Amino acid sequence: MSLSRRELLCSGPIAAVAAGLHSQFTSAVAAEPLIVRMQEPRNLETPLADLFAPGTDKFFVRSHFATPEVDTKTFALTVGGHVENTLSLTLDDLKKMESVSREIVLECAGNGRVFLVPQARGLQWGHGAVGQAKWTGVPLGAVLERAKVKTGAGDVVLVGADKGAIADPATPGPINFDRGIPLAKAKKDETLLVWNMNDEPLTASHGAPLRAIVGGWYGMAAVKWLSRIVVLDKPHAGFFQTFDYSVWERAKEGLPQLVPVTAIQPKAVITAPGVDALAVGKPCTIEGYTWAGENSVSKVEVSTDGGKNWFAANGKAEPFKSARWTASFVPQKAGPLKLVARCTDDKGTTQSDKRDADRRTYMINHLVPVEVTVK
Ligand SMILES: Nc1nc2c(c(=O)[nH]1)N[C@H]1C(S)=C(S)[C@@H](COP(=O)(O)O)O[C@H]1N2
Ligand SMILES: [Mo]
Repeated sequence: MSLSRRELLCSGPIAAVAAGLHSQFTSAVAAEPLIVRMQEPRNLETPLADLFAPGTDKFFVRSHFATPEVDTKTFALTVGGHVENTLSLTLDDLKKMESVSREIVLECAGNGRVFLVPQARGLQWGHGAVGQAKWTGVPLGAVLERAKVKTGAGDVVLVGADKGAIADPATPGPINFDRGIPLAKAKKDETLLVWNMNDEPLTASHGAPLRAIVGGWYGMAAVKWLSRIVVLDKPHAGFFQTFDYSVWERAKEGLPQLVPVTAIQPKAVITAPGVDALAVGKPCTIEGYTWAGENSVSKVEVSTDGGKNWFAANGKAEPFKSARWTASFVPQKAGPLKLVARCTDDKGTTQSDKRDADRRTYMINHLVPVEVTVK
């Protein structure tokens, strides 16, 4: 017996959608394009199949606190601290300046955390806390020029409008998300204050009405809901670059120090083929994406034996951007295979097959094999 169209419509989630019901039941079938890693605050991952797919709805979301409501009409960005001119800039003021558009990769420093052994605390991201978008705004350097930074400046602190109290380690009440970046990086062409993402105004999740983009650095520097810029005369020691988003640096004098996470490390990720797509004698394409932060990717290599032998793949990425890579492969015998990809940047840095524990739970770019079966 087959179900009639009416029976199909009347049963299950589709019927609920058709009836216009808005419940958690319907939202589960509303073709949510992202994987929910945490419901509140919003933390959403791009599925592997959509990695670097165009479009803002496929772009991962990483938020530490509830999304703040910022009124675009009354919005003003203040710039103060170690400057000659304290500024208050509306969105219109910023839009009157010379604007730029750039395609830039944004990767969370915790991207790939699920691959850490032993399991680390924090959100268990797979490969999908990364994306690339076209960002439109003004260089932060141009704003700092207007403010006339005094000599002897240290970090430029970007402050978000979102806030909350953190329990462990306990903060002195609610704190805003903020992040300091050294003046030299703040003045680079790739450091922007942006209002558009993919030619549309920023969405609330991605930091409307104004956010920072710090090209080539991990996402924690790309402060969303930007409300305030404070220039300090020394490095900033806020929560999000001391307790969080810091890594161990082994100083030559034997005094390990925690330093803020900065530059994105080179990475190549395999997106296809999946587990069962390979057959003996049948040519296949191994493919994925690669990026290397401030550097370009000069080489991608692939191994089908877990990293013993490597051959070249096609694909190179420009600085700040990602690129798709492909490699042709004909399986010779049935059984399990371990696919691995690795890239090398133009500074000669190749991804390591070992995890560096000094990086704590951040900067995760060691090799992650994909196990497949040849039929
Ligand atoms: N104000 C504010 N800015 C923020 C964050 C935040 O929680 N609050 N998260 C940061 C982190 S850790 C990342 S990885 C990126 C994620 O940007 P997206 O949500 O647009 O993908 O935003 C950064 N900027
Ligand atoms: Mo992040």
